[in-house]
Amino acid sequence: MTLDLFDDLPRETREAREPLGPGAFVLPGFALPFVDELLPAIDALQQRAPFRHLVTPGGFTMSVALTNCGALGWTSDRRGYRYSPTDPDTGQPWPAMSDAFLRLAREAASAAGFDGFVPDACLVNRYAPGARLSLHQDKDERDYGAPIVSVSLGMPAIFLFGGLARGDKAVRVPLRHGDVVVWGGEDRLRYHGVLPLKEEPHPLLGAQRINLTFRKAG
Ligand code: MD3
Ligand code: FE
Repeated sequence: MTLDLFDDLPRETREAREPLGPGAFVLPGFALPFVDELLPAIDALQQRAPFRHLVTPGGFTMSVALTNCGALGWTSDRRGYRYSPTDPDTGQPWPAMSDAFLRLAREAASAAGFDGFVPDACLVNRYAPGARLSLHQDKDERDYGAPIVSVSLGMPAIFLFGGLARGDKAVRVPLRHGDVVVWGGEDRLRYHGVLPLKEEPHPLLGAQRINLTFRKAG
């Protein structure tokens, strides 16, 4: 590690001043004022569209469990990855995005310089201890011009932020409860992933991490 002039500043100040890339910004704690609204909304969502472990086209079952809200939801099976207006498990439309979800996504995007962000898809990932997400790109959205807004809740995780080629060196970014990351512009197609989650139970969420990713998919 190099000596960093910002090392003595509070974490918020330090990270706000160190963007991950030209279009990628960590907003430490940005979601904290929204948590009281987010948690009941996630609870209502999972009752109508339960978390499930999807199978990849290669035949692997994902360790992360997923559900969706909004006009489009991301799913995977042996036939491929895609966005769908309905939940394949129920045949019903995905539940609508709650107002708090939409406000948080819009305000976070705006704080990172992306005004007017209106997501039509929110993937909700749930990690139990040991769950991980291997390096991948998010390429199933129609328009790469819109950013992706990611909200971390519950147990901390180490996020891997790679380059435009799978083999590029990845930096490790610790993400905690309430942190928001906005990825857009030239960083939108970077490879990324999440290291296997350590068990460090969170006071509100227990032994799990929930990640919301807001996208403009259609
Ligand atoms: C960087 N989820 O659902 S969100 C995913 O924590 C996903 O559950 C992770 O990757 C999670 O696809 C990380 C952060 C994220 C999302 C999209 C990106 C980071 C990104 C697109 C480009 C670069
Ligand atoms: Fe991703």
